[in-house]
Amino acid sequence: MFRPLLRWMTALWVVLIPYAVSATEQLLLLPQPTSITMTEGHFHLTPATRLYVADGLWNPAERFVEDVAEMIPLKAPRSLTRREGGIRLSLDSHLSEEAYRMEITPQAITIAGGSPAGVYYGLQSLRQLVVQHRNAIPCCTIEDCPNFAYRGAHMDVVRHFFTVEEVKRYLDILAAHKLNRLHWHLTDDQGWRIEIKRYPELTERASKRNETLIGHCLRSTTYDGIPYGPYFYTQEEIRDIVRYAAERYITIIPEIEMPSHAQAALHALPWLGCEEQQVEVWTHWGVSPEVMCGGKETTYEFLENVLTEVIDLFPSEYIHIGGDECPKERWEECEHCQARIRELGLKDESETRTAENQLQSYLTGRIERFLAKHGRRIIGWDDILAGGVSPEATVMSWQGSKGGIYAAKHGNHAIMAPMDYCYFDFYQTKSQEGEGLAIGGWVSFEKVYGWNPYEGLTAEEQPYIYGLQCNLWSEYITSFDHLQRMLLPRLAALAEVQWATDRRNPATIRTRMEQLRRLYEQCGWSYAPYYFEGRK
Ligand code: TNX
Repeated sequence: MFRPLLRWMTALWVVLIPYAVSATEQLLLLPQPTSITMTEGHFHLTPATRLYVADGLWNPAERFVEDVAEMIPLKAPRSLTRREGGIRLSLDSHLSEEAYRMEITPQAITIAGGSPAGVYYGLQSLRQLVVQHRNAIPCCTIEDCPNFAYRGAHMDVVRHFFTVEEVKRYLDILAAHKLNRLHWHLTDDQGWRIEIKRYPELTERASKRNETLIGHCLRSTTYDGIPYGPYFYTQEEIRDIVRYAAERYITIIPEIEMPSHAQAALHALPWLGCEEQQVEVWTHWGVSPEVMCGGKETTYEFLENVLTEVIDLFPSEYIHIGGDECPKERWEECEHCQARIRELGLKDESETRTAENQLQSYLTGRIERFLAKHGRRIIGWDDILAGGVSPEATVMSWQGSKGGIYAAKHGNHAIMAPMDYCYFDFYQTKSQEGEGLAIGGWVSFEKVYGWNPYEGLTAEEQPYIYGLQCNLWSEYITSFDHLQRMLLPRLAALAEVQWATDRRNPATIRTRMEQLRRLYEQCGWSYAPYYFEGRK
C-alpha cells in the first residue's frame, strides 16, 4: 500500500538531489584531476561559441570540435587574436608537458597546456563536462597532470583481427581516458599482420590460417574448419593509423615477436626455423615449440630487415621485441644454436641462466644494438630477464610484478602489466555468469581500481616504473563489440591508476563512472554491465 508513495518519494529524491548537489557543484571527471576549485556562475556553451587557438594548437581544437559535434555544433576554430571570450587555447612553458590548467568563468574557458598534448587532455576533461552539464558549464579552475609518463593499452590483432576502422575506434577510446600508448601486437604463431615489402611471403602465406580452435585451449581439440584470413595491414594503412593515433597524442609501439611466438613466420619462411621443416600457421592457442633459430645468421638478417621497415613506419622511440614464452627444445637439438652457444662460450649457470636462455639474451642484445644505431630502444616481456639484459632494456612485467620489481632494483626501466590486475582477457566477475568464454583468471573493475603498482618498491626504485598497461589478448574475442566489452569499463579504473595514482578518489568513483558511462553511450562504445550492476 505504501509502495507507490515510496516510489514517488524516491523519484522526488532523484529530481531533488542534483539540485542539492549543484549548490556546491561537483565536477565528475575521470581520471581525477590534481585539483578542482569551484567558483561562481556558469559558462554558457552555444553553437556560437568558438575556439581561439594559439599557434600549434589547431589539432587539439579540431579534435574537440569533432568530439562534441553530436552534443553541440561549434564554429570552426580561429587563431587567438580576439581579446576575450570563447574557448581559448594556449601553451604555458611553466607547465609540465602533459599538464594543463583550465579556468572556466562566465566569459570564457581558458585552457593552457604544457604542450599540445596537455591542451588535448584539458579538452578531454571539458568534453566530459559537456556530457555532464550540457550547455551550462560550472565555473571553476582545474589543475591537472598525469602521474605516469607511459599510460598504455595493448591490442592483439593476431589471434583475431580488427579492421583499420576498429583500431581507430580503439584509439578513440584510449584517448578519451587520457592514455598515450598503444602497444600493437602484430605478429604471433597464429598470424603475421604487417606488410613487409622485403618478404611478401609473410602476408601472402602467414596472414591466414586453415582453421581456428573451438573452445578453450586447455580443454579442446576441436577446430572450426573455417579458413581465417588473409588479414593484415598494408604499410599505407599502418601509416594512416599511426597518423590518426598521433593526432590523439598516442604513440603506437609495434611488437614484432622474436624468437618465439613466430610459428606463422616460420610457415612462410621455413629457413627461419632450426630444422627448416614445414610448419602450419598455428590453429591452436598457447605456447608453440616452433621458434626462430638463434644460431643461423639468416635469422638476424631477417630480423634486421623486418625492423628496418618497422622503424620506417613507426616513429616510436620504443620497439617491442616480444621475447616471451620461448621454449628451448628446438635450440637444445639444433646444430646451429649449439655451435653459436660454443662460439660465444655460453654455459649453464643456473636454472634460469641456461646456455639457451643466454643465447636468447644474445639475440635480444644484438637486436637492441641494431635498433640503438637507429635511435630506438627496446621493450621486452619480462621473460627476457632469464638470460640477462642490458641496462638499457625496458622490461614489461606480465608474470606478476616481480619482473618489474627485479628490473627496477637493477636500474632497468619497467612497465607494469601484471596478469592479476592488468589482463583484460580475464573474467570480470567471480561467477563468470553471462561472460562467455575467457582465458581464465579474475580481474574485476574494483580489483584494477584498488591496485597499488608501487607495491614492493622502495621510494628510490619507484621512478624506474615508466608506466602501466593493460593487455587484451584476443584468443577468445572474435568481434570488436566483445573487445570493447573486455576493455570498458575496466580501462576507466586503470586510467585513474595511471593518471591519478596517489590521488584516486574512491569516494566518488561510482558517480563519476555513471557520468563516463554517458560518454560511452554517446559514442556508441560497448561496455560490460557488471560494474554498473554491482557484480564483482
Ligand atoms: C601469455 S602475456 C602470453 C600471450 C597470451 C596470453 C593470454 C604474454 C607475454 N604472452 O601469448 O595471449 O598469455 O593471457
